[in-house]
Amino acid sequence: RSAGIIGAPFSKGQHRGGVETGPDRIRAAGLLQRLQQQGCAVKDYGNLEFEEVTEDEPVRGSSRVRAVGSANHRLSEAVQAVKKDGHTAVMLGGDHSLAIGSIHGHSAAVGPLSVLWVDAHADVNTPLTSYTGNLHGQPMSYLLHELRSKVPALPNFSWMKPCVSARDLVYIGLRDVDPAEHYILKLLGVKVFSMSQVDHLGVARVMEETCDYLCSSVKKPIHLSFDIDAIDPSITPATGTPVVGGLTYREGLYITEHLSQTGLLSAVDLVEVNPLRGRTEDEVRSTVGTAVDLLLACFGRVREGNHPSDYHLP
Ligand code: DIR
Ligand code: MN
Ligand code: MN
Ligand code: MN
Repeated sequence: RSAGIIGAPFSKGQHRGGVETGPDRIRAAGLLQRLQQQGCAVKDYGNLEFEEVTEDEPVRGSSRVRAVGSANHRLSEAVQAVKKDGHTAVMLGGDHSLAIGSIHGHSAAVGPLSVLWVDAHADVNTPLTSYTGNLHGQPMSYLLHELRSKVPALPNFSWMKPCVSARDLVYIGLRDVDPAEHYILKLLGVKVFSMSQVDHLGVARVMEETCDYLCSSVKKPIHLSFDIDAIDPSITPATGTPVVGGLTYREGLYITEHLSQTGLLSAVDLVEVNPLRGRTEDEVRSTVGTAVDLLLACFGRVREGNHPSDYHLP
């Protein structure tokens, strides 16, 4: 398996500066070298450059809609190119509004997808239900076929249309869900493993049920969208909207190890790492280091130990 890395230094889906420095911090922590050391071919496509959008007045209470639309159009094209080159796409964010372009581009290249969304939040507000007006809390509503009539046409979004079915979506880690989001998840019958379910079932059973659910009929390629705030803020504090009571480091690794073993993982987003939100350098290091470890596990690293397939004892 090979990794095609796209940096997306974009922060306008929310209000906190710093998340645009996530991609470079994750690279600086050695992601590429460590992937290569574990036998994974890597191509770094560099960081995307996003257009300045000067006039970007709020649209129905949501902020920076045009900038988010334009950035995601660019990202969608970049992910399509990475998939056409035959790599597993890795999108380093940036904020979670980038899932719009990442998932859209992935689906445009390979067809229908399964989506695993690991997050403290459901990110399924529509522009009309959002309390905050932040687009990083809305990406799933733009992507779901079933919500098409509930999301108004937005400037700089005419390039995209919904491409994910509610049946093909699973959430893990939810613990901060707005009332409208909860209503939507129940209305559409979306498969959700909240933190309560993780506590009740254990992460092994959660992953078994997730894969049974997503792979029951046709084995679609899997898109993993991992918001670092899914992990408990005692481990990954350097993020914009931390919520107590999250996944442990071990549960995070179990999820990514297990997904890697399906052989179906076709694209990964790692988003919301914000180095400026760490209060100490240790907090930043722990957050970035966890992000790297999750990505290594996506590409086959396991905790029992690893060796190259052509290893010879000296
Ligand atoms: C909230 C918070 N539900 C919103 N969402 C966050 O802004 O719509 N997502 N923080 O990651
Ligand atoms: Mn989140
Ligand atoms: Mn286009
Ligand atoms: Mn999120």
